Amino acid sequence: MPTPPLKQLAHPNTEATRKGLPTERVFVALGSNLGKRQAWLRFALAAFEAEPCLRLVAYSPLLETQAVVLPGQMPAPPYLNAVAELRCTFSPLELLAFLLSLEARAGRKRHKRWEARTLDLDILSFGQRQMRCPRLVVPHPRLYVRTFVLFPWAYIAPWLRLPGEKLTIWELCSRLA
Ligand code: A4P
Ligand code: MG
Repeated sequence: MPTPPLKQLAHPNTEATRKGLPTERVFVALGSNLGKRQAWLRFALAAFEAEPCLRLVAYSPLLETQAVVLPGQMPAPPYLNAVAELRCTFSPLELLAFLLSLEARAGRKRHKRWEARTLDLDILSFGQRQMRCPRLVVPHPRLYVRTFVLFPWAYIAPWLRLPGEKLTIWELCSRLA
């Protein structure tokens, strides 16, 4: 599957900057393994660009990855995965609500954990914040063991260090290779 080149947007959506609101550097994982996968990821990226509280700074190539399933679960279709970097004036829970609304607009149905989905949008990290509440855990607890997250992430932020973590994204990724 051909992947589009890494996109760096030169001209930010300046709405948040004009308002003088604090912005956070946020990374979001995108995944799809149902329906028109590439179209769903592009739908999410376009929605990020259109939302005044977000600014899409960069996104990785869209990578095809083998589905990781739960023990005993039937094999699932392959995913397209990517990671996007955003600047964000939402709070973490507001961002989560926004991402869940995009998943709903993509027709995502929830029956079982890790089932095939049109669109999955997870918050990987939110600035230097560390939080653990019933609805949101940041940084995402499973990112450290997932090549389908770390590999695309290393395209756009190889030198990033997560809060409480000594290794960079690139080093975390190399450790899995
Ligand atoms: N939630 C807690 N923390 C977060 C966070 N950091 N970001 C809560 C987003 N949501 C977070 O998510 C369930 C609830 O998790 C949310 O409502 C939110 O309150 P979900 O997307 O409905 O459930 P899920 O995705 O079925 O379960 P889970 O455990 O979140 O799965 P993962 O970790 O997202 O993994 N294989 C490949 N190759 N590529 C993939 O992208 N993804 C999964 C799902 C499995 N295998 C995969 C892939
Ligand atoms: Mg999710």
